[in-house]
Amino acid sequence: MIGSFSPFQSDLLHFAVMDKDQIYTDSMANIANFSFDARVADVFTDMIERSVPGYRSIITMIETLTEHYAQPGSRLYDLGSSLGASTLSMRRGITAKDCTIISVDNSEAMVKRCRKVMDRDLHDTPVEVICSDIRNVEITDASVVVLNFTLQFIPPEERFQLLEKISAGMRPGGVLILSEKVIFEDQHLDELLFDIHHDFKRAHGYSDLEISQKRSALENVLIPETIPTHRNRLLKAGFTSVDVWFQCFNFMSMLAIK
Ligand code: GEK
Repeated sequence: MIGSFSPFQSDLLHFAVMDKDQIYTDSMANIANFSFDARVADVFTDMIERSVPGYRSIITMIETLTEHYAQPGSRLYDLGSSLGASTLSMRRGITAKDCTIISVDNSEAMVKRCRKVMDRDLHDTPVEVICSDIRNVEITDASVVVLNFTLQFIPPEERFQLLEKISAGMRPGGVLILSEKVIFEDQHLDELLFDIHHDFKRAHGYSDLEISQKRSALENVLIPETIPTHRNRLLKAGFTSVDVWFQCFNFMSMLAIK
């Protein structure tokens, strides 16, 4: 079976972090706000692959984008790194000399597991895994910054400040890869893609109960915005060229070039 998986998946399988997500299987009287605790960290790879259409493609392409944009002697940041899937891709993509990757997450459970994943990975680019809020981390001399489905968890009113800080810490010609769940101004399209995402999750084995309980848990935690909102804010934050390079239903990824 292993032979049929992509290099990314076999990495994570090799590191044994593929437990099945059953967190919302049983009916709950009270649904607490979603948090990235140990229970989530244990099943995270299965959860995100069955919940985010295109996730695996984005992870794979981060390797290609890193190869293109990483500059010699620069820093690469994976902000909201979870178990380190994007970090592993960046590590594989780097061909420029003397780069360092800084991976940041504020979930101790994620950071603990991410450090183990990095220890077992044999690539020689140094990776520093930091447990911190990304709003408190200094960004300097960066050529590649990845926010892969992380900005959506930052309160909307604080997103501009964070993006401005990232832009200010980047080298000219560097790239921010920003992936997000999005909503659409066109109500018909918005409802259609919302329903199709629901179908995607059902097709990947989630029951209607699991889908609706997870949705309630995420309601005030993951706040999606429209693509024009993201694009305009990135331009205002100091990026010169901004556009979508990948989209699957209501999930997309943008490139913002400094
Ligand atoms: C991947 N990028 O596999 N500071 C630091 N970390 C945060 C913050 C914050 N303020 N808010 C949320 N996180 C990964 C997937 S998951 C996406 C990213 C998802 C962290 C949080 O702890 C979690 O690990 C991650 O951001 C979001 O490519 O679950 O939809």
